[in-house]
Amino acid sequence: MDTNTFETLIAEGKTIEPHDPMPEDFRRSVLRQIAQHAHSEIIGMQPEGNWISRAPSLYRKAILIAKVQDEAGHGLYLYGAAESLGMDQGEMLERLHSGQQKYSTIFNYPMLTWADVAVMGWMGDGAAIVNQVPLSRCSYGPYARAMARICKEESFHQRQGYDAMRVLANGTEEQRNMAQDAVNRWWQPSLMLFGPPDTDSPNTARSMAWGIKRHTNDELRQRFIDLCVPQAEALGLTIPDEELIWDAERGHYNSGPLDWDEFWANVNGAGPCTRERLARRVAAHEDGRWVREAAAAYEHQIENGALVS
Ligand code: BYC
Repeated sequence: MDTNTFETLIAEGKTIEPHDPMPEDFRRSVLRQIAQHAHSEIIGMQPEGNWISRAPSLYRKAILIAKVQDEAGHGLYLYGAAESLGMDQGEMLERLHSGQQKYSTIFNYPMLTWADVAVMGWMGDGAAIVNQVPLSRCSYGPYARAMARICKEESFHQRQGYDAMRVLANGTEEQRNMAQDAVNRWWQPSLMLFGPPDTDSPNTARSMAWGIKRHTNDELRQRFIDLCVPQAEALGLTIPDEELIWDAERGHYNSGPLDWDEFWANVNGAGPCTRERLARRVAAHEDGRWVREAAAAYEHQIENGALVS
């Protein structure tokens, strides 16, 4: 393999395309990250999907249906990008179902009230955008292009979430309390979407050298905190961190520690809703088996000339 070509493309800031030579570790690492990302979109549909029948108005219901459908599209688009690295979607799903491939820990928390749906749009999608905009400049072309498209849709997701929060925060006392309670429960999971602290992140250094990641986990987490705190202030809501304070010298907010033991337990399969989310996913896959079989039989008949398409 001509690694020089790969090194040259990376050094020149050009994208690596599926037909380009690439080191096996690069291929494996990008595939790992894209598959994890695709699975996050697909599992992320579950907690929100549960609220479609309980949305508080026709307007909010229409938006939520569209958002969940967007997430399905993002997942399929990302599976397509990952397939260009040599693993098909069926195998990725098998690895998700058996716990060999991961998805974002944020989706293993329960969505207890309508305010949780709003906060997922505002903070969950907000964090995802901060994480993903730099990925639209990542060195693997199909992933970078997927990110550019996906981020455009996620900007709408973030804004609708903020708008739903604004209505609750300006509503009755009960609605304001519900909004604050959701912020209290989702702040930490949102910050954890950026991954572990840099000191405990085995993949960051190599991914930065290869241009897969453009910023470290902590840099992006800090960027999100700096963006989100003034938004919470504008809503009249409090961020649940007593150590949060503006540091004029650094030009950033200082924040308190997060519970990383909880994070690692969640990553390793012991999140509050992990079992429920995976069981639902496996059941959906089994329910769809007859469709896959019918499509394969139809394709087979077309190939054998038994049917004219
Ligand atoms: N959750 O060395 P590190 C959405 C794992 S959906 C679970 O820092 P890396 C939305 C990590 O995989 C989109 N696992 O890794 C949908 C690694 O394990 P392995 C969500 C995590 O890859 C519906 C180990 O910990 N966004 O927006 O350099 C509704 C060490 O980590 C997590 C994405 O999926 C985590 N949070 O960096 C609303 C982002 N963090 O694989 C919204 C795409 C770390 O070595 N992914 N791990 O066994 C990324 O940007 C990067 O993969 C990460 C981690 C920053 C997450």
